[in-house]
Amino acid sequence: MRTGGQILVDQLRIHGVDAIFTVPGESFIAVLDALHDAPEIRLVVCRQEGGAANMAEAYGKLTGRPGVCLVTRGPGATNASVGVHTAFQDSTPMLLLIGDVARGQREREAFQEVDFKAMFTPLAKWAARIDEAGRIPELVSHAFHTAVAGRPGPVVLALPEDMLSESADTRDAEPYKVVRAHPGADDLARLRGLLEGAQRPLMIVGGGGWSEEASRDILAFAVASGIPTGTSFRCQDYVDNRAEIYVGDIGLAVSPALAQRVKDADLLLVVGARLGEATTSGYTLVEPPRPKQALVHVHADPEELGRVYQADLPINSGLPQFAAAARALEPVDGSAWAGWAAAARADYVANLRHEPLAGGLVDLGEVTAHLRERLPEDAIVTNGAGNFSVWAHRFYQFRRYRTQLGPTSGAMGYGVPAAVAAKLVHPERLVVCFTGDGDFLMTGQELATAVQYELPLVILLANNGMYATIRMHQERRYPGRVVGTDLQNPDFAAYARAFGAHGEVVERTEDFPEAFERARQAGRPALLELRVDPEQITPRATIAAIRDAAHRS
Ligand SMILES: Cc1ncc(C[n+]2csc(CCOP(=O)(O)OP(=O)(O)O)c2C)c(N)n1
Ligand SMILES: [Mg+2]
Repeated sequence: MRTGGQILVDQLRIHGVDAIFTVPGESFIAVLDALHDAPEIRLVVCRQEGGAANMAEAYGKLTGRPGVCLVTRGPGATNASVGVHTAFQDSTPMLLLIGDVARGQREREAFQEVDFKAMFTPLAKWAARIDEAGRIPELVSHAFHTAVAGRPGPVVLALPEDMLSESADTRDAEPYKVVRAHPGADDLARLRGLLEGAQRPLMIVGGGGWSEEASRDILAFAVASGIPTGTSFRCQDYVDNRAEIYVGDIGLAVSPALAQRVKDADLLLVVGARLGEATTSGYTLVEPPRPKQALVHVHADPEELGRVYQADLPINSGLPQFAAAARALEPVDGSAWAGWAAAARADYVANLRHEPLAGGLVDLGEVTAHLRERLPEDAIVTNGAGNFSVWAHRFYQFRRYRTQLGPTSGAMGYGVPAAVAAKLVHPERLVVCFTGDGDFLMTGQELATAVQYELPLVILLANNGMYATIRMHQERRYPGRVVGTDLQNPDFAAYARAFGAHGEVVERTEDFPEAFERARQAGRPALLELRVDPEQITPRATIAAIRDAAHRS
């Protein structure tokens, strides 16, 4: 006989869980007690469930295994929901476990009661409740299989507190297995035929369910036939950016030249990416339902194929399975499009150069160029949402799979928790978080978690005194009518120091390299507040220029 809490912890162990991100709650005290006897599972205690859920999501991205987040009912689960949403949009395997009200109290609006199946059904691949301790092995196994099968994503299990403390005699499940489709021989033959007839092919890789090996395989396939290859929004690390076939990222701030190339391509080979709003510039680069470009769409979820876009050749396959098969294909003679590919690469290289800024403040273009030259190729770069991320995305070069952790969901507050998770999973690697004055304060308190677990990550905070992204949209649509976007900020370096972290303010570009070295060598978490020019609202535009253009149009 074991308690529900013990059965649950045994199942997590069987499925290979080695870390749980949590904020404790009295609703799952029996699970915590069982964890007392499971020292091989690292319990990471966070300061807010939004941070814990983002950490679990980032863990899922980094490892390909479901990241586990354990929270309490109403207030805990609502706080954690942001991470579930990101896991859904980013196709990341994740498991949210929620301590729930006792079975006998249900439907009374008991303390912190929420109908979690109803709440999470639109946010998760599957949401369920376990009402019998004896069924924990079955339903936890179901949850792990669902999280990793096909298009990965989040699953949610509610655990009534009395169920967790009741005892049952039940058999354990077996470790979960990953189920993924393979491309058929006819799919691959048709793909090769379409490539042979192409003049201007372009491959776009992205989405979830990749692996380091898949990323190497797809690169080898692209190189063998000289296929120019871009990446979808915030999937820039799926191919080595130094490779001659890499032509840039197709995200919210896509370069105009690359955007035009997506439109001009006669064959789009889209591997793993959904082709969402951020990757298609609001469904304009590739128009639904029938794109002008011939489309080969490879996706792990058969229901995604034909959902928005009608492809000439839809292929249902896991990404590692497709990439290995594509690598094994006999290469196609790419001389017909060699000029097209070289021009795309030249545009990418030109776009890496930044115009040095006038004025004394910190130039994010210089900062990112410095990091591009200095960071080791396995360094992990994280970010949340804000215009500061445009510099990081445009001027950095990713060289290895999963060295970028960014929310394709566009959620603010992701960067710091993701950096905590990255440093836990890869303690030997350098982890750098790009954040803004707005983005940082959403989850900046997880600095306490970084300090508590001795995780020396480096946070680069671009302070422009505003929610610049929203100001940018404001100036475009309603020039000069500034509302709701100015921020009065704390002293961020002092804030970091109050947590026991290293904190410094950097006011001039030339001071950055040495400050970065001090941060990197601090031996504890570090934050550099970079004072940037609010007028330089994107790498391409000033506020005045956006305002003028809006007045003229
Ligand atoms: C959780 C969440 N709330 C609101 C938004 C809308 N939003 C997107 S970017 C942004 C501003 C980010 O500000 P900051 O971190 O200072 O970056 P900046 O744009 O100033 O560089 C806001 C409010 C969002 N994406 N996510
Ligand atoms: Mg800002």
